[in-house]
Amino acid sequence: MQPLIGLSCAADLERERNFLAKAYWQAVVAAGGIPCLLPPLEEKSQVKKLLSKMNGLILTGGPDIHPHYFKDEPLPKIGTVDLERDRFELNCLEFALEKGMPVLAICRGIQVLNVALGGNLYQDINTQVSDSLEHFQTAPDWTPWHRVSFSPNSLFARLYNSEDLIVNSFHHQSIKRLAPDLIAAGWSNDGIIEAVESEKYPFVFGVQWHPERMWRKDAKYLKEFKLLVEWAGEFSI
Ligand SMILES: [Mn+2]
Repeated sequence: MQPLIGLSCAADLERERNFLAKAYWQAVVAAGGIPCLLPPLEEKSQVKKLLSKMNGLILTGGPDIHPHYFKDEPLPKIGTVDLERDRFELNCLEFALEKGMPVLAICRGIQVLNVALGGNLYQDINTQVSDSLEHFQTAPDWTPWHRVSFSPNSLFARLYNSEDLIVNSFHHQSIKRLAPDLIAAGWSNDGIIEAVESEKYPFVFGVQWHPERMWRKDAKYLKEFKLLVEWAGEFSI
């Protein structure tokens, strides 16, 4: 079965438009799935109906999460937030986690996943973490930028058959306190968590980098999408 993979969308709040970088849904196609862009529905009952048609979910990159969702107040370097998207993605995750749906959480997605499960975030790495690396790269978006070291027995170490991977980096927020049901699986050299998995939710994983911007240059970065599609092929509600 070719699984249907739902992808959350970005929004242009001023012009009231939703959109998504093509590389995300094209990665799903390249991995053997059928992509479906999800509008940020407001009603929880509608979110459940929409999600129940999907076999898997991808939370995509985007703006900052409102700090009230992790019991914090906005600090000076916080970026823009989108409350409609925050609410929608948190509702999606609540339902997906309850049903055991396969989920790949990318960049902002790994942060939403951590917040959904009770963790919190650095609102701005540069001002909150001393001696941090540059996590907002100044090179083209497909360029491998910093190293991520994997935990030896992690899903990622098995997936890449390697103890590390050089990834791209386009984020200024990151996981601070990890949610109890998540396991850190990969770190950049400054100690920032860049990859997570879960024992409780074995088909849920997240990356802080953007594999969708890299797979055209190097096919190994399609591995996360292939794994999600493989799992989603076995899942339906
Ligand atoms: Mn990074």
